[in-house]
Amino acid sequence: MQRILVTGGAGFIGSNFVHFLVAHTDAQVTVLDKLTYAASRESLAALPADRVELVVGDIADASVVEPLVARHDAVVHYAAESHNDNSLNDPSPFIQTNLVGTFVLLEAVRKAGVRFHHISTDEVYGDLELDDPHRFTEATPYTPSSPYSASKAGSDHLVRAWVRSFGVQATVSNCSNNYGPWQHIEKFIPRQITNVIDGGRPKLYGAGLNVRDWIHADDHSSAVWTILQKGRIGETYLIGADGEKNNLEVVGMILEAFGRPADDFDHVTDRAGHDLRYAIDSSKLRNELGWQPAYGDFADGLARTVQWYRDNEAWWRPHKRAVEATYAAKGQ
Ligand code: NAD
Ligand code: TDX
Repeated sequence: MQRILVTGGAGFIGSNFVHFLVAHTDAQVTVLDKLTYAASRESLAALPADRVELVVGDIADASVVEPLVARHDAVVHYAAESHNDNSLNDPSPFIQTNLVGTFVLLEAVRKAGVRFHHISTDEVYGDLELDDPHRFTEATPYTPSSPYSASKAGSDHLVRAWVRSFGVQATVSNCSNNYGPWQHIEKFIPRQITNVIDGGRPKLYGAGLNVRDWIHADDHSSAVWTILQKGRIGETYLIGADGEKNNLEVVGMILEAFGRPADDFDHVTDRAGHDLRYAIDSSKLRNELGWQPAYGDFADGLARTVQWYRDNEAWWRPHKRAVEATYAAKGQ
């Protein structure tokens, strides 16, 4: 796998994977990214120009995608509209990019005979009760709740159908909530860190008891590379690092990092259809492919992430006011 095309490689997790490829492999990398509001050229700026090329384009545009795919050995597909709250405000781009875009890519890899890896989310499995002893596995039925998670679920089904009907050489991974540097400040952890840096208070949806299963983006990247190298075609692998925490706990840890009192936050209007709990059982990936996360300690990974946002204010500052205005309009 010498030439790898990474869709959405200017986004939070895709850019992390591009850094991983440059550091740990000798692959030539092409990023295909539309550079939406969520993208960041800066996240790729430190990479060597002779290893990484950025092509600005839309994954739903076959005239861009087909010739590009044909000159690569593998496609790793991260590009998506990724934020649940945005999908509640306007689902339309989620259908276009996540469903139509994935369809266009699948047709291109089918014609060119190129290996495909599809990046998806644990949200396709709906949610769990807080006291449910089970976690999500590859056998859990799909019950997505939001327009975002429904569009990702649909894209997963397309990939499996293209494997079975057309023999496309594809794998799928469904990962839990990522955190780390370069995450857009619309998302929970960076929103709260930057609120506190600004002297404001974290904003917790509802009671704050919803549980997310946190994994550092570096661990997501190493898992995807493991699947690309060793995964069996047609298989799905769940990616998670046993990082369950409720939102109240995470806000408490962020406040502590700034020496602020544990109750120095606001409860705000809950998200419509808000999933209660996600939890991943990643035994298949660990036992069959031998993957292990490197970040064993969420507190340590979070502390480093807090420091990164403190050190990189120039990156997020231009977006803060508009992001907060959108939330404020919904009482969040
Ligand atoms: P992000 O929003 O930070 O980045 C998405 C990237 O895709 C951006 O660079 C954007 O410009 C690009 N993009 C959007 N529409 C495009 C289009 N039509 N054509 C080309 N490029 C386009 O998202 P992220 O958080 O990095 O998520 C990346 C992938 O990982 C998504 O598929 C998401 O569903 C999945 N995922 C995310 C998480 C998480 O916690 N963030 C967890 C599991 C899975
Ligand atoms: O201000 C907030 N306050 C709050 O309490 C925000 C923005 C969120 N929340 C809550 C909602 C969730 O319970 O925090 C939790 C995490 O929220 P998000 O960061 O929006 O993530 P989530 O909806 O869980 O989805 C994320 O993980 C799965 C990614 O955005 C998806 O792309 C991925 O598929």
